[in-house]
Amino acid sequence: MLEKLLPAASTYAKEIDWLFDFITYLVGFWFFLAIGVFFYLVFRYRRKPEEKAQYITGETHKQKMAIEVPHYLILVCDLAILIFTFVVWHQVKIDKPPAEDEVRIVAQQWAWTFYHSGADGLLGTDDDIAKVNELHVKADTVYHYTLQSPDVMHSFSVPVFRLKQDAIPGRDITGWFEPNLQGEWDIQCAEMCGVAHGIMGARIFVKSEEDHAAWIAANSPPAQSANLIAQNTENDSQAQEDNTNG
Ligand SMILES: [Cu+2]
Repeated sequence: MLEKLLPAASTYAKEIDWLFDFITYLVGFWFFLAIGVFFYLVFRYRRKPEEKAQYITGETHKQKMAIEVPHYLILVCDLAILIFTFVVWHQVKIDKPPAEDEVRIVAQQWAWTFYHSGADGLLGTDDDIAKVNELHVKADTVYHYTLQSPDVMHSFSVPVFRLKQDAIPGRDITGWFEPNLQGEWDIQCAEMCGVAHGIMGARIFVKSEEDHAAWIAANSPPAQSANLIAQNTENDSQAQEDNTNG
């Protein structure tokens, strides 16, 4: 149902959609039934001049059953929702498949910074690629993310992934996603975070392996600068050594 309105672009999107449909139909059934019975009774037993209204105390067995039977049926539905919710929650939030790539996400008033792992597939190395409001990922790859905020609470929301995760200052929040539909999609902050919260949007680009590799090659910091850094460090340690020796 949800997929007709919004494409599903991650591996766990279909489970979330299934849960959403299940709850909608279950709650919808009881909603329309209750409304139907309500209006039926309103018209069926409307005021008539020849009939006097009765005062019902709800104490007879029959009257009690009319309350208890639907009550227990709804409790059973609640239990079913809880069980299925837990199963999906476990798949999405607890059971993390091993990472094939990683990304660090920093949410702040009022922009996103995405640290891509670069050509080596590892974060915290020389070839990391930082981009503001642009997240570039490869389709059919398991990503582990670390979500951080230096200021206030934000929420990393990718509607096509059915992913929403709060960012809390002082905490590294980890999670995962596996994109499985190529395209360019919305990212939005889903936690009121100040006056420009509404424009704290970004884009996610889900690409094929070749396109993603080409993007990394085009955006990697030049190898020259990396070499220069290495050289400088070498010179520094050389100078330090000379100083100690001298
Ligand atoms: Cu925000």
